[in-house]
Amino acid sequence: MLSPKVETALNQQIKMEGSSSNFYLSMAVWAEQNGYAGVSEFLYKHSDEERFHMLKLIKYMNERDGNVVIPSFEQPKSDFSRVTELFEELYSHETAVTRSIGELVGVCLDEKDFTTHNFLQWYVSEQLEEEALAKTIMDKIKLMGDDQSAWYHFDRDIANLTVTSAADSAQTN
Ligand code: OFO
Repeated sequence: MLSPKVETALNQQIKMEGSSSNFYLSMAVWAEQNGYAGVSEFLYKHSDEERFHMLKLIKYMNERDGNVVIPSFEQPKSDFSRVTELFEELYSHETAVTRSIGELVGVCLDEKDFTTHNFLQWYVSEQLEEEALAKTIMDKIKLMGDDQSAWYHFDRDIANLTVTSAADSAQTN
């Protein structure tokens, strides 16, 4: 059984993950409409990953006989001034998700729910990788500045970048 506080916090995280998925989907659409095929592919995949994070929480709550609430989502922002703005938003969104997972872990400890705490360790490490990836992308963007040829290569290469691939290459470097 989940305590009411843990149940509420898990449902809030379900909303957070679903909102992330929609936000990145909206970014992917903008990128595709504006000629950034690689960036859009990366964002479509990222959107799918966030949906997977949401589903994993839903399945866990069902396993624990919790009361899952599928929330309504606010319409995500759909207009961006330039591709740099997408990644600024993505980075800031990921840091907000990191805080939200930290709070959720805190609730589990307060409630002495060590099973959920254990389950959430996957999210803690996944989130660490996602935030690091977003930061790496921001660093690259700063280095590229207005260099159009660098942007061409960035758009080509980012299509193959995922959290998992970034973590693998960090391990082999
Ligand atoms: Fe769900 O990990 Fe990013 O937001």
